[in-house]
Amino acid sequence: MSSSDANNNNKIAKIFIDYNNNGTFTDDNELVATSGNLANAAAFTGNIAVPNTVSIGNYLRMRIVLQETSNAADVNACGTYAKGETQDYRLLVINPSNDVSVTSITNTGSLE
Ligand SMILES: [Ca+2]
Repeated sequence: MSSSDANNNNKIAKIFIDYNNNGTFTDDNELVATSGNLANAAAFTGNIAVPNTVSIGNYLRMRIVLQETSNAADVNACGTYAKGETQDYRLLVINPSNDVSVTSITNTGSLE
């Protein structure tokens, strides 16, 4: 993720996912990422570990908030700010096609 606003003002991004679909982003573990300072055109890259409590086939709302500030505590999922941008995305929970797991363990007898 990167900002198209290349000015040198301090900016911080947070990513929220409403995992339990209750319309809020304030439940446990729903703040999934917080950037460092993204002054200029700095990029923010990371991985999100989705909890196993989500259901395959469900849609979840993800919100990205990028705000001009140097204090991460200023950035919230809801509220007002002087300068920044908030975008919402709809996530579909799927089973990855390349998911690898053990399906059975068979005793093949002794090897010779
Ligand atoms: Ca929630």
